[in-house]
Amino acid sequence: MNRIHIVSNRLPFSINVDNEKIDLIPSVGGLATGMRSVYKEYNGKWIGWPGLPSDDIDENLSNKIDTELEKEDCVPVHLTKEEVDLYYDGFSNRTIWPLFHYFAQYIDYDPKLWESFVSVNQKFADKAIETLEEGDTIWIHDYQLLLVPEMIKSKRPGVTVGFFLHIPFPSFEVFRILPWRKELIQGMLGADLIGFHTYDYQRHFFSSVRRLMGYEISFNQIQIEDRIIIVDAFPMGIDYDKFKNAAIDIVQKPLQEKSELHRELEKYFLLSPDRKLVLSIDRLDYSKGIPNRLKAFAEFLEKYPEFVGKVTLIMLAVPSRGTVEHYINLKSEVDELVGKVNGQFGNINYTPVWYFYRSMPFESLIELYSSCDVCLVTPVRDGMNLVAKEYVASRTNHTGVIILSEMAGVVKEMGEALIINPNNTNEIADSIQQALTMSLEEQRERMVFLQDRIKRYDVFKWASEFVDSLGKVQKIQHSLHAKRVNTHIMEKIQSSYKNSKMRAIFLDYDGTLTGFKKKPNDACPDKELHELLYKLEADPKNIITIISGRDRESLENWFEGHKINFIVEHGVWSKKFGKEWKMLTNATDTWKSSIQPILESFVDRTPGTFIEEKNYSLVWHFRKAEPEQAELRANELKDELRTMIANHNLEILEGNKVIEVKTGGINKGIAALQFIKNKSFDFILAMGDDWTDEYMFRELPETAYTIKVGLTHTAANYKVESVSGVRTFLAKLEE
Ligand code: GDG
Repeated sequence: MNRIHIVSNRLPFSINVDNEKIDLIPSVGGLATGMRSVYKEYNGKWIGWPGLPSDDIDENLSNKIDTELEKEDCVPVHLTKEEVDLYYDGFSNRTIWPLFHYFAQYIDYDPKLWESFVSVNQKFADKAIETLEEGDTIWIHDYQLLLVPEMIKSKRPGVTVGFFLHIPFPSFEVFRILPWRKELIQGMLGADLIGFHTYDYQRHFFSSVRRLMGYEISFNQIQIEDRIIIVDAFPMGIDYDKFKNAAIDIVQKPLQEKSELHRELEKYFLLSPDRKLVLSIDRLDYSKGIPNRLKAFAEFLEKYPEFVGKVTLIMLAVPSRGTVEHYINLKSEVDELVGKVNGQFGNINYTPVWYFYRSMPFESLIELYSSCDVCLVTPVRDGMNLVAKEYVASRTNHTGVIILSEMAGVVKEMGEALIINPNNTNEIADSIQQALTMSLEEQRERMVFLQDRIKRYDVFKWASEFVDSLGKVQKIQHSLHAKRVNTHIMEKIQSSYKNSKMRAIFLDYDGTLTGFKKKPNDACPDKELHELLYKLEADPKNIITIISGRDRESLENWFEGHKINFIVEHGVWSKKFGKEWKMLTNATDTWKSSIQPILESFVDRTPGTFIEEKNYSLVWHFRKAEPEQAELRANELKDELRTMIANHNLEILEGNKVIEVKTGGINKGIAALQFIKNKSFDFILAMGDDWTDEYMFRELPETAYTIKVGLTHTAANYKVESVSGVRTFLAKLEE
């Protein structure tokens, strides 16, 4: 694979300027650790904001910072104070963050924030575009840059774009609230690979893509014209060994070398076997459920008074987004609650909650992880939650209990935790009691499973799986384009056309000769198509057949005056030019009276759907129905029909937003073969766009030129992109 670049809101360094001396301090967070391994290994650049507003630094200093960053292969995107205020504190943290964490009441809908979000995303994209070369790969991170994938893709279609969202993707009913919901989805769909922490977020995203954009989704792939986008879950891991080794070091350190925090912990708790510690660590964010956690701890002390004086909650709340109103209010609420719990249950020798409103060095974090008997992780919404994984990695003696919210992405990998609903304070209180009284044996049993799993899928594995998937999607994109009719192939087909004496040309109608229309009856051929066919028919060597699922009447009317043959209703009927209609096989329609009522009941229950009746088939159309409901109903219908079709020798065809029930043993392939039987065609061409045409591609002799319209997987030899591609192709044959 070629170079891989990273784009994230922040560069993986913070910058310290002291008297013109510039220090780059590496970030230690999970993202920085995981991505450092990627962009270094693949000779890429890291594009992001250096963290200092550009109006705070003069040009000279700014150039020096750029030079230092360049040495680390970092490309800075400079942002002014106003941009940071509107794009980052504003749209990212006051609009997207609450929306994606289901805090609809906190969303700021100010269009000024949106405008800045668009222009700053463009700034990031422009910097990336300057850095990129054709064939490179780029991996974009998180909600601050949702528009960047499309901004890059539209200018550099040859670049492979990955996007990973670190926060939840909400359900459609929540996402739709946002006035700019379509723009965000469109922005993300510029990526070739989109990653989420869990399958649930992936599912929600698909639902929004379907409902807002109407794109086809099969399994984990979205098809948009000539592109395939893969969407998958990649649960982010941690640098497991770093946490484990740091915890081992701390345990082995002689007392005099231990930190002040550790000495304090020993003095008050660690040397008294009946004193227990419960730990809570997060950024001070309303999504983390901190007030509920404090209320639950108070309820626990109330309900289980035997623990009063013996159990302490150590609560580390790291200051975050302190300029945003809801965070300021949260800080006051938490301060008040801590005071209340300590006032109610504390005494001169006992402080129930040890509260730290600050950030701590990494070593202190490890001290806390390795000293605390229980870790309380109770967010009301959390994309993943790395604290839970870090606690597990730091438990070198394999004991300790984790109490985990079912609303955190990490819960999918931590079935052995005590799982709670973060709004059920009574349940949390009971779980604290259960954790504190759990036998060491049970603790070990649970912890060892958790450790094995979290160790296996660490941050490096996470990053490499994503990179591998980027490689795979690159291959899929290439293979989609591989069979395309290019100049060389066109010349080959033209030459074989010219040198032939008798030609069979099979052309599907909808989606091949003409685009899809909203109603089945307004798809009549346009002037350009008529002229094109007249020209082809005029050559006496050409025997042209329109081969379609449509009924006899429409096609015959539309092509009156043309020297054309027909195979219709997927091969039930055929008509040679100047002759009568002939049934190709003994089809019957007596089954219709049993199937029709079933389809009617589906029409009644699914608004926007209708039945089309053909001579030997019935078609349920659901193009205009609400997509998810229609998909559910389609599955239900297939299920219901399955038992009926065997008795009546019927077949179910699934077309584009249609389900067709037709007499069995008939398809376009069998019909086309019958048509060329006993004739010596020395040039056979078949063109079609949907899977019913695949029968034709498979059945026709190997020497036939079979051409699929669209770039998806096919048995045809070649592909053209669109209806206009078909028309150009046919016109060129006669040139
Ligand atoms: C977002 C998503 C998703 C905390 N206090 C200190 C400190 N930390 C470190 C922890 C941990 C990190 O901060 C917090 O990570 P989380 O995953 O828990 O939460 P968010 O910051 O909200 O992260 C989240 C994550 O992105 C990754 O995709 O899991 O769902 O919201 O690593 O150790 N580190 C130090 N001192 C502290 O006081 N040194």
